[in-house]
Amino acid sequence: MTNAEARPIRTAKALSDSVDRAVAETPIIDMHTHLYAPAFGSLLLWGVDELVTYHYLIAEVLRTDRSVSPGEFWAMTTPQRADHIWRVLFVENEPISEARRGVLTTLKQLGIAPGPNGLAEAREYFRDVTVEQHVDTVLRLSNVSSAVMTNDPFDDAERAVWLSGPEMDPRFRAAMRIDPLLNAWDTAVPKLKAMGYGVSPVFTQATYDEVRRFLDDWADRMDPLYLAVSLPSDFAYPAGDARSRIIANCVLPFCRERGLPFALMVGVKRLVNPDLRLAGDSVGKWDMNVLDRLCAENPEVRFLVTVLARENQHELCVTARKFPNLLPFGCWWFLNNPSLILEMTRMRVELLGFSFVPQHSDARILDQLVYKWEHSRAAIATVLKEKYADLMATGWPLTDGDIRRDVEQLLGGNLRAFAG
Ligand code: RAT
Ligand code: ZN
Repeated sequence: MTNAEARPIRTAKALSDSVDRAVAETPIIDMHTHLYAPAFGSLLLWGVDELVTYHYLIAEVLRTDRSVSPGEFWAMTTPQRADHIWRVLFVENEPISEARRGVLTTLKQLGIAPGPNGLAEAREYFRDVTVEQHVDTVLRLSNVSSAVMTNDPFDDAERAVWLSGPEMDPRFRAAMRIDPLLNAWDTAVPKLKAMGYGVSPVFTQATYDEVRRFLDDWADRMDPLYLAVSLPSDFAYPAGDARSRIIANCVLPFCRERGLPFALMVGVKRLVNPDLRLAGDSVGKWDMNVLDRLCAENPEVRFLVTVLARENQHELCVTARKFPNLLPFGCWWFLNNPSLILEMTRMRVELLGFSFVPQHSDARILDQLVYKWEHSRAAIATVLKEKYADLMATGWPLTDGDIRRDVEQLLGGNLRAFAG
C-alpha cells in the first residue's frame, strides 16, 4: 500500500473520488452471462441489430405498438425487427426505459452519437468490425476481466462445439447449466439416451448412476466454475418429484464430491405469455423455507443464489446470515434496474457487510456488457459512498486502500474465494 492509500480519507469529495476510482478501475468477474467465447461461432450474439432486438425490448415494442401482432413481429428478419423496434421505441417514443437507455449508453461508449439516426450510424460502425476486435473493445470498455457463460450440454448446437474441442479464450469461463435435467425430466430422458447414457424414466439406482456419469463427463469437458439451474417460483424440495430425486441423488453428491458450487436462480414463471417467446416469462415469489432446508442439510455444499422476486430479497439476506455456505448474487433480470439495484445493494451491505456478489450482467449480447456494467457500477458506487460516509461519521479511519480491497471483494474476490 502506498502512503496515500494508507492515509485516512477526510472529506466527502475525497471519499467520492476514491469510490469512483476503485469502482471504475477494478476489473469485474461477471458471474452470469449468456455470452460465449468466439470459438462458439454464431452462438455469441453481438452487434447493433442483436442489441436492439434484445428480448427485454421485444416485450416493450409489442405493448407500445399493438398494430403489429406477435406473429407479424416474429415473421420479420432480425434487421427488420431492429428497424421496427428502433422506430417505435427510440424515434416515436422516448427511449426512457432501462433497456432502451442501455442501448444508448452502449452506442455512446462505442463513439456513436445518440439520436434518431443511431441505428443507421451503428450499422455503419459495425461494417468492418470483426468479432475478435469487438470482444477486445467491449471487455476494455466494460472492464470485465472474465465473463462466465451459460453452458447447456443438452443444447445440440452448443454440444457440437464442445465435442469439437474448441480453443478456449481464457476470458470466458464455463458454467454448466442443467435446466432440462431438473425441469423437464420426460424430455431429458430420450436426450440422455441419445448421448449414450442408459437412463430410464423411472428412477432406479442405474438411472442415478448414469445421470451422475453424465454430470461428471460434462464437468470434465467444460471445467465449469459452478453448476447452475433456473427454477420456477413454486420450486419445492424435497417434493417427491423427478427434480427432487435428481437433486438429492445426483446433483448434491456431485457438487459435494467435486467441490463445485450449485447456483440456484429461483423465481421464474415461464411463458405466462407464450406469444412473446423468450420475452414471455414472468416473476413469482418463492417459499424460501426450501433454501433454509437445502443449506442446513448440506453444509458441505456451497450455494450461489439469486432470486427474481423483489419480495424475496430480504429473506435471502437473512438466510445468508444463517448459512456461510450461501452466497447471494446479482440483481437478476427484472431487478436489473437502478432503483432496485440501489435498494437491494443497500439492504445487502446493511445485513451482510461486503459478503455477497452485488451484480451479474445476464448479458445475452456482447455489447450489453458496456451498459449493464456502466449502470450497475454507478448504482454500486452510490451505495458505497453513503455507507462509507456513515462509517466515517463514527470516526473510523477509512483509507483509499480499504476501499480498493472492499471493491475488489465485491466485483471478483468473493466469487473467487467461494467458488475456489
Ligand atoms: O435475463 C434473461 O435474459 C432471462 O431470459 C434468462 O436467461 C435468465 O437470466 C436465465 O438465465 O434463465
Ligand atoms: Zn440468465
